[in-house]
Amino acid sequence: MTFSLPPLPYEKTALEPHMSAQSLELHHDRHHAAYINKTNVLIAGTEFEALSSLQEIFLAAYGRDDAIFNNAAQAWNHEFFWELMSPGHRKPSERVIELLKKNFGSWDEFVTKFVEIGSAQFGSGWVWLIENAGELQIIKTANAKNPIALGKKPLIGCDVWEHSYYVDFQNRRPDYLKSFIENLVNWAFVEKQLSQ
Ligand code: MN3
Repeated sequence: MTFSLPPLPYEKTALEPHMSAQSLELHHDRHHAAYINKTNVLIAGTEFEALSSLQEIFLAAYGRDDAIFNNAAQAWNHEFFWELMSPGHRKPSERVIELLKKNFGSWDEFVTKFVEIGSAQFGSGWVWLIENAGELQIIKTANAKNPIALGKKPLIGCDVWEHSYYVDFQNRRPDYLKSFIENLVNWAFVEKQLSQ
């Protein structure tokens, strides 16, 4: 099948002042679109074309076809990233706060660890909150790799490729990560992933 760029679930100005319309325009309309278009070009005429979702394609391509894996996984990663942000400051529910406390000690320690691990990813990649065997963990991955390819369930994924923060934060990746985790996460979406 061929894929098309899913629209953002909110207006481009909706995440300001934490993520600007200019940043979203470049990131969604150019970068995300390019991953989708490249996936379509690469799978045309191959066995991957018969698969019906980006997830099926990147799982089938993992370890077999790097170009298809990278583009299909990035297309999926970005859709997940847009969906787990929301306008307005959403607070985590008591249930989520308790889970974060249990796994990381406190909300502040969770934020610190998320920023530390995301900042420690050398070069392009992602930082994730995942659920693994009933425990919450923060991991980082390089380039397009995601927790699903590693057999784990993602709850939050934050893009740490430079294109995701240079417009608003220049080289200050830790500031971007702190702003993202404190202001932009749609905790209702996170909780929905948890209960699945
Ligand atoms: Mn990106």
